[in-house]
Amino acid sequence: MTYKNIISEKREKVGVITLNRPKAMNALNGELMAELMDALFAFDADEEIGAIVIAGSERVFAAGADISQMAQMSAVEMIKDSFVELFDEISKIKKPLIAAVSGFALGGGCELAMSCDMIIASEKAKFGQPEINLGVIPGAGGTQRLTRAVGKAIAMEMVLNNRTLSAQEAFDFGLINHVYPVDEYLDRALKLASRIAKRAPLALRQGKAAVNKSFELSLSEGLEFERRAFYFLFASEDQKEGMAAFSEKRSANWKGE
Ligand code: CO8
Repeated sequence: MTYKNIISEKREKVGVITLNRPKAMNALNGELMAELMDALFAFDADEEIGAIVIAGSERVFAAGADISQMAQMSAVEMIKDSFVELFDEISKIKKPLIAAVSGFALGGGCELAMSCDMIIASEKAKFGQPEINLGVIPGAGGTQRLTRAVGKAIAMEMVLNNRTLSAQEAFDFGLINHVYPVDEYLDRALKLASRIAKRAPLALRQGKAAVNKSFELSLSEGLEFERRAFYFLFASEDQKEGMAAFSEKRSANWKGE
């Protein structure tokens, strides 16, 4: 399918979605969000795809929600318009999701990156929640996912005083996985996705779900969830294949069954 605001392509087992609204710094308007969700769910349902990368350009990942679209909206219109809630849909994606971030990841752009499972950044990446400058606060995870990732002290500075994190700071505070030079970061993100995409599909799915549950459940509930997910995998052919391949000193041939 052809989109207006994103480019969606397959690179072997990796689905790559590139935000492509350069004139508006990849601002996330309703149309772009709808296209993004369509492409994400198409890759999630595609058996040839094992992992998904969301990227922007070297200059900007995304500069947030589209301010011109929101500026005159009333509270009721915001409630009725589902584009902010579309962010919650991202957590329904079952395959590993990697954000490749360079340049600005601000407001909804930072929230989009944080909705992914891993973030690979270029040295030029800048992460921030500048909504305070607009008289509002983050509305798609910027007070919740950010605080869980970097802790209260840094999150408060970012949300209340528009502190922007450099890529190195974001790495030091545990927000992102790796920092690479600008001419390498995308390739590195694609290689990481490609390696992950070749792994056992059911185990990937259970591992992602279990890590995400740790944000929502008590420790005992989380351990129970993990144990059940672990036991469940013993019903899969891939568990038998993986353990046989280890004993026979060969590579496993995953079926996703
Ligand atoms: N929305 C709409 N247009 C934007 C946005 C945006 N968020 N950001 C940049 N643009 C537009 C500019 O208006 C400009 O358009 P034009 O050329 O027609 O004047 C063009 O992109 C280029 O921008 P700049 O000239 O400003 O470029 P600079 O390099 O000087 O600055 C910045 C780049 C620093 C990124 C700057 O553009 C900026 O500060 N942008 C706004 C960042 C911001 O405040 N983001 C938060 C938005 S609110 C939000 O995200 C709330 C999230 C709620 C939930 C998410 C739901 C999707």
